[in-house]
Amino acid sequence: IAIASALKEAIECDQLSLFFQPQIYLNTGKVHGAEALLRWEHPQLGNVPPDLFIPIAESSGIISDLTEWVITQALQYQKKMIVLLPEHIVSINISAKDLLRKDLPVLFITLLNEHQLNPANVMLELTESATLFEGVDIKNALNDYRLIGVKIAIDDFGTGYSSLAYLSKMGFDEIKIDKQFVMNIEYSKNDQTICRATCDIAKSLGSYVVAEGIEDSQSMAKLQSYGCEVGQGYFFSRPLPFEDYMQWLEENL
Ligand code: G
Ligand code: G
Ligand code: MN
Ligand code: NA
Repeated sequence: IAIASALKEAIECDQLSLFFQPQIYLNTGKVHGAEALLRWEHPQLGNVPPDLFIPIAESSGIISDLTEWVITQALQYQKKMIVLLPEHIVSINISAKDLLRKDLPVLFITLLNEHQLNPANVMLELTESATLFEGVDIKNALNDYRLIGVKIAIDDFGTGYSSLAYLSKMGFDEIKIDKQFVMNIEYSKNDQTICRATCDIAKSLGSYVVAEGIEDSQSMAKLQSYGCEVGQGYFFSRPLPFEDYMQWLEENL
């Protein structure tokens, strides 16, 4: 099956859904918000993981339709989530390629107005990728979003291309430590060092840190001791379908 054309069909035929994974303030245990994670249930292929289809969507150009779908859905859901938690932050994954589009900020403005949402409670997660570093255009693109008031996170920090100079120049609101540094933090001195240093750097630059891939309380305690503000991972919850997430939220307010 040609994934690119199947993806086009997926958008039209309702095969996509957004799951939500909670993000928790480590000091208080209160809910910070949730990351929206795309899921694709294909009638023959079954569940196709985003790690597989996002790169294909990017290289085939389908990503622009996909991203519009994700943003539209995520903001509709956010309107319902803030009923339970007014300060709820929804995080949306954005491809570096999407950042170069001039029409996406307009879509954000339209949807934020339509749903009467606070832009400061919307976080865009950018993955470190080559495209992010190809030009100064990215900084201009980020400024468009800053003017709207939407927040920006660097995702999977430490695995990609970003230099410390880049981090300083871009002024990210949030830094997400990649799960590869978190999953063995209990046993790996190197991972402990990397996580602690990332927290220190983030603090100096005025960003806050979200650690992903927290699977047990010991890892959580370590990150908390480094000053990491927010955690995400199976220890708190797996990514959940929207209705299940709403129920989880209600029970964990
Ligand atoms: O949770 P999960 O294994 O499904 O996510 C795998 C990867 O797919 C993550 O790195 C995430 O950044 C990416 N991803 C998930 N949802 C989206 C999305 O809506 N848009 C983009 N561009 N990437 C996504
Ligand atoms: O956007 P990003 O690539 O960071 O997406 C996070 C990915 O990590 C998703 O695929 C999500 O399902 C996965 N994930 C979230 N929490 C955990 C966890 O505690 N352990 C592991 N192994 N994966 C996780
Ligand atoms: Mn992400
Ligand atoms: Na990530």
